[in-house]
Amino acid sequence: MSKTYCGFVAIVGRANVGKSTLFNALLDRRLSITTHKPQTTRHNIRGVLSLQSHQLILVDTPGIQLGNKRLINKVLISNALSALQEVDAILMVAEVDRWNDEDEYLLTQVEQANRPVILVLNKIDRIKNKSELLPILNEAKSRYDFEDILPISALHDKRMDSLINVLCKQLPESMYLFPEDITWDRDDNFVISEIVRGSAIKQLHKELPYAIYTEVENVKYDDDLISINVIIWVEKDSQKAIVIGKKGSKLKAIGEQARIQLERIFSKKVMLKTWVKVKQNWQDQQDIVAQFEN
Ligand SMILES: Nc1nc2c(ncn2[C@@H]2O[C@H](COP(=O)(O)OP(=O)(O)OP(=O)(O)O)[C@@H](O)[C@H]2O)c(=O)[nH]1
Ligand SMILES: [Mg+2]
Repeated sequence: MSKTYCGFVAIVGRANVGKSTLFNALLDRRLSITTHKPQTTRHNIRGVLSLQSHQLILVDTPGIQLGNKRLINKVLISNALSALQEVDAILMVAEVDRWNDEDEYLLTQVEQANRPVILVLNKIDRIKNKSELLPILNEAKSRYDFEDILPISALHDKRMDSLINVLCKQLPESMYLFPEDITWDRDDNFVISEIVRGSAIKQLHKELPYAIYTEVENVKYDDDLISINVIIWVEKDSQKAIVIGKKGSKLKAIGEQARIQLERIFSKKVMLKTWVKVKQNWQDQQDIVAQFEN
């Protein structure tokens, strides 16, 4: 029998650098929600890429943000850092044109994990003059003994083959840990709540994304229809009014965008009902925040 290789690679980085975009590009699927707002990802999400002799299990993690003192942020950081202990290699993502204290902090954490680290410098589409790239690469090289450094654009690159090859080289010889037809380890309720949350983040502004979490109240599967009820939780009445919008227009737009995405994912008609409810200060409530722990 020919040899097989299988293992875990964590995708880590500062908030908003493009980890989930890269995760989706590597898996060639939209599994993890991505938005222009920092700290979109809240859970460690595993995606499975089964190739001919390699099975790559990618772990998308919440972005590291320092300076946010709320309890939920502690949980998100701890989720991301815990992933470092459980993987065969680390894929650190940074923005090609910006390296700051948060990247630096994360690199010290990554160093301590003592695993091979591949650095991806993302968003190279922002660099218009390619001669700027060489000094950036040299600077990155001086920061740490990375296994490899790859400048890419997670958003625009059509193929991820070279990065996939680099990652596959890090996998130990092992039998496959997941069936080959599985692409990720989350259930429908998780997908639904994330799609609605993603849609809400995209429709709303400024601080509100952090104030939201979504909860699937009920899903009913019929032959050609899925009926779904989702609660959008916020922290204050004033936020509830914003999410609902004038005459319910915002909430309608959120639901409409989410419904279209869900119909695409499930290949069925979807009836989606959304409610907005208030749970004071949930971001600091232990019992609620606990659900985001891995
Ligand atoms: N220009 C450009 N934008 C990108 C690229 N990759 C990702 N983005 C954008 O960067 C933003 C953040 O992307 P995400 O994938 O959500 O980032 P993330 O690191 O997962 O963010 P968190 O989960 O919040 O930590 C989105 O608006 C993406 O469209 C890229 O290659 N080029
Ligand atoms: Mg993300």
